[in-house]
Amino acid sequence: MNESHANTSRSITEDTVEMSTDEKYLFDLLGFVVVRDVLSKEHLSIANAAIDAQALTRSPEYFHDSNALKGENSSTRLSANKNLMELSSPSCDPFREMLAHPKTIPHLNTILGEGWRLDHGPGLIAMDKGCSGGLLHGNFDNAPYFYREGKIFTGLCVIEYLLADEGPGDGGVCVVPGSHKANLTCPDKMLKWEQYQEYVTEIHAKAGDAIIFTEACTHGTLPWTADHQRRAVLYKYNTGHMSWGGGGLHGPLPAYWDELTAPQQAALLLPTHHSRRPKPSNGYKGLAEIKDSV
Ligand SMILES: O=C(O)CCC(=O)C(=O)O
Repeated sequence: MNESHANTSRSITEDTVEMSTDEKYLFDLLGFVVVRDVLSKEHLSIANAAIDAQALTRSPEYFHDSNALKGENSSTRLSANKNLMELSSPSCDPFREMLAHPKTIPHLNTILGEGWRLDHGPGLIAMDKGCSGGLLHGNFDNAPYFYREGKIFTGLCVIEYLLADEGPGDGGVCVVPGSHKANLTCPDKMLKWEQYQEYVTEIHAKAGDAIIFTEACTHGTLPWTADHQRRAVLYKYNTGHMSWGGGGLHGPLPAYWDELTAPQQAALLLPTHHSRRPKPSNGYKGLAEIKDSV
């Protein structure tokens, strides 16, 4: 792959660099793919040092009333309290590279098509030994999955860069392979990991690897049991075709920018997003519905 030609979040070259045929097969079959050795040793070490230097904040619990996903102690997930791409250099460097990494751009080109963009992130998930997992979920209205005329079509997709190994029995990210094509609702007991555990697969990968999955694939977090701290940084992407024309702003902010009202600026700047996403103005309504339904 010619890495200088790989950056095609817009169509800027004639050659769209795509992921390999084998990876495409695996992603279509399973709903996820692991890309090995994405981060350089240097960036891995800078990224971990940047996290070490942070006072991490506790995240809400995501296991709800699942007995199986409850960890051995009361430690909760930790996350960064700053946008990792906004740290001072060199701490920000690995996190900025991950945003459009030459080694995973081909995957986004294939899975989402050129014009893909960040939907949200980067989000850190750090878990200490004994930390609880999170309910399985997937197949929601922002992440359909289908294959037509030689192309993958899906919505929200995750690139999860591992800053620490996730090995057999450690817990961490898990999936129900193939569930991105499921037609029926996943049983509640399976979402809670209380039944059918044999169909839920832990993904094993090393620090520096990238795990890529579509949110259509049922996935979640198993309680963390390893002695070392789990560290994963998640970037979530979506398709560009939610907008036909590419938006009203091209290039730098226009000279009249400061003369615009906040709603006018938002009309130019806001990314396409789900209007009913759980948020303060609707009392996090969707979250309550999700919680009540499992
Ligand atoms: O990495 C994990 O623990 C799972 C993350 C997750 O559930 C998500 O991104 O929706």
